[in-house]
This record gives sequence, structure tokens and C-alpha cells, in this order.
Amino acid sequence: MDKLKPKFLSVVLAFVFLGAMVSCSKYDDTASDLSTNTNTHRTTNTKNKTTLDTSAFITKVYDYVYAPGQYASVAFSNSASNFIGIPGYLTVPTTTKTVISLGSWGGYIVGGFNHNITNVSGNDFIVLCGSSSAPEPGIVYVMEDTNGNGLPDDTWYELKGSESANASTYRNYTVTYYKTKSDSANVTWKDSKGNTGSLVPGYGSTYSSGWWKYPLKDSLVFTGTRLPDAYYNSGSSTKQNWVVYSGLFTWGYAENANGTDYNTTYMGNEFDISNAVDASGNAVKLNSIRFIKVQTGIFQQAGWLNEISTEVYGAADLSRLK
Ligand SMILES: [Ca+2]
Ligand SMILES: [Ca+2]
Ligand SMILES: [Ca+2]
Repeated sequence: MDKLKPKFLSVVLAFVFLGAMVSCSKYDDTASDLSTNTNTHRTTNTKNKTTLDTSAFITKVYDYVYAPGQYASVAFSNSASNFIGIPGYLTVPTTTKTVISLGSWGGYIVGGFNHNITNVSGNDFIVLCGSSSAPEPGIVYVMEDTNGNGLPDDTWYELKGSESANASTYRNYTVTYYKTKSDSANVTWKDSKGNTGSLVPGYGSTYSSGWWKYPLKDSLVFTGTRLPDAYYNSGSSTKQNWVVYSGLFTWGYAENANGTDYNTTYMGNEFDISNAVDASGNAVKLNSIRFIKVQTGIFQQAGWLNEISTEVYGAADLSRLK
């Protein structure tokens, strides 16, 4: 969509937030930090009333690092299990299994399938994001299990997207976030281009110390590709109206309902392994992949909209979504 309706958007974001809280309280008791789902049952899909093959979906989370943001308090390590299996919105009856929030730029999650996803002609897998109306684009990386040990200890390849050649896209970009110096202070940051700043909260508090999720760490470093800002204020400073730049993020990103690759049945963006590129941006030919990483690609606080942070529900092998 071209125009965001601020009121509607705030409702959507609040819903996501509440959903995350409900989910965490439900799953804290049973999920371990980096959990595995060994279920092999089939369940009914709300969309087409056929059964869904659970083996299509992520079966294990290997790593999850939340970058400072407004959901730090609900982004418990246990909520990594939200990335596994079938999202609540695709099951009958629907369940509260909700999003995993990645936080500000650089936050990421690594998940794997219990089989290799073959690089067939066209799109190969989908990263699920629900019906989110306000895109918060995340970058997707893929990995083969080259050494065959079942672990994501091989080489990551970024899947290129519509903004890969954008002059405001930075590869090999690094941000260091610093723990707040007091309870009333903001999280500060420094990037690899020499820029510094602080994360300014927007929802219900006047400081962002609560955005720091790792009390035992004084700083956190994230590296990856930074995408251009997604939003601009089409209104005024007193009457803000944040909208997505038209023509940007047309394909290749997670949590992007605006994308031409958005699948309205399963509610997610489809990805083609053939778009894999190496660290220099050169195309790489992969016959299959076993692991994916989703990383928040935007580093922007858009006025009252606040942080632009990727939230996803998991991922699935398209060849098993029949
Ligand atoms: Ca393909
Ligand atoms: Ca491996
Ligand atoms: Ca978000």
C-alpha cells in the first residue's frame, strides 16, 4: 500500500506487541532457549482447509540475538520457539503462537529445516510475516550444510533484493550498541561509518533503558547489510504521517507485505535461492540450502512510528506447502 494510516498502524503494532506478550507467557513454561520441534503431525490450514505438512516449516532455532528495541522486555529468549513450526494464524483453531521480534538494525534469528530445500525453478521458500500492513524489511541469508554435520557452521549467503544496488545500501556495515548508563538514559550506538546516536523511545516512556535486553553485556555488535530508510514523514513535525518511499522494497525482503513476492495465502514473502550473493555481491550458485537467517535490515526511527524492526513467524519450504 502507498499510504499508511497512522491510527490503523498503531493498532496493528499494539496488537503485535500484545500478541507477543500472550505468546511468551504461554510458551515460557515449555520452550527451551534454542528449541527443536520434533512433531511430525499434520494440522489443518485455515486458508484452504487442507492439511499442512509440519516438516515444511523451521524445526530448530540455532541462534537468536535481539538488537535493542521496544520489545526487549517481551523478546524473551524462549520466544525463539515462535520461529519454529506453523504460525498460529495458519492453524485450526488459530493459536497464539506469534512473532519473533528481531529488534533494531542487526538483530537476527537463525533457523533450520529437517531437510535440504532444493533450489527449484522459481521461488523455493517463504518467510512468514502474517498480514502486517507496515513493512519492516528484513534481509534473508541462506546456508548450505556443506560439511554435512547438521549445523549452521558453513557460509552465509545474502539473498539479494530490490535495494541491493541502491547507493544507500551498505554492505559489511557494523553497529555497536551500548548499555544505558542509568535507568533514565537511552541506549547509544556507534556505526562503522563513524556515526553515533541514541535510540529514542516513543511508546509510553521517556527513556529507552528498558530496551536493553542483556544486563550482563556492556555492548553488542552486529554486522550485516543495512538497507535504505524505509519511511519518510509526508506530514509536518506536528502532524506526522509516515509513509513508505514509493518504489523501494519491491521484492527480496522479509516482513514486506508491499512486495511483489508477498504470498497472500500463507502471508509471507517468497524467496529464490538463485538470488544468493557472496560477501562482495557476486552471484553464487546453490543447489539447496538447509538454514536461513533473518536480520533486521533498516536502521531508522520514524517519528511516532518509532523503531523499524523486523518481526517474523517462521519460514517454510514451498515445495511442501501443498
Ligand atoms: Ca529457485
Ligand atoms: Ca554444517
Ligand atoms: Ca517492528
